[in-house]
Amino acid sequence: MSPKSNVTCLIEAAIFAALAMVLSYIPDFASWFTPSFGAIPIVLYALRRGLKYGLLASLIWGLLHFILGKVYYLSLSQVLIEYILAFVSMGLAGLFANQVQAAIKQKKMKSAISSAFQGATLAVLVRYIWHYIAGVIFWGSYAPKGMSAFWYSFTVNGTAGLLTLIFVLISVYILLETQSKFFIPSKR
Ligand code: 218
Repeated sequence: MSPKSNVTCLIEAAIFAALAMVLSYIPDFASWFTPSFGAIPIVLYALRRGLKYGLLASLIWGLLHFILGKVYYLSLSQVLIEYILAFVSMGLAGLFANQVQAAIKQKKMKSAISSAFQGATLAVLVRYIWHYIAGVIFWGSYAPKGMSAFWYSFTVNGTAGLLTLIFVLISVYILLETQSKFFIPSKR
């Protein structure tokens, strides 16, 4: 990779993290059940640039929450789990970038969609496992009376994770069908 394209990747990482952060400003209309729309640009970017840059963009997205005062703070370990570990996990979609690109180049669109969906699912699943764990440990006292912390966290984070995944999958599908070039950067 030439030094110049490295800079291109870094600029793109900043742009996609910023896009994700803008989407994080959509109000929590369904409390903690609200899907995370910022996951859409981050997964798309990770599938375009691969694991390393995907992890970088998702880390920047997480860190932007601190800079912009959008962190829900209960304790230090809770914040580290939910705004660093959970957010960085979104970059894992990048593990499937090579498979997606290879399939597109061979015009195997079903295979490209399958690989992209696997990457998206892995990313959202791992992120929401962190939120589930944090939910059990730190958010249990918010559970309705008589409901266990395990079940409360599972329903809240399971719903938010599933809704997030659905929006991400729809976006990945549309972009693959209409602009598959997006996943094959010319500078690399
Ligand atoms: C049960 C429960 N309630 C709230 C939270 C906190 N949480 C959930 C999902 C996503 C995020 C990051 C900001 O979007 C946070 C802080 C939880 N984990 N569990």
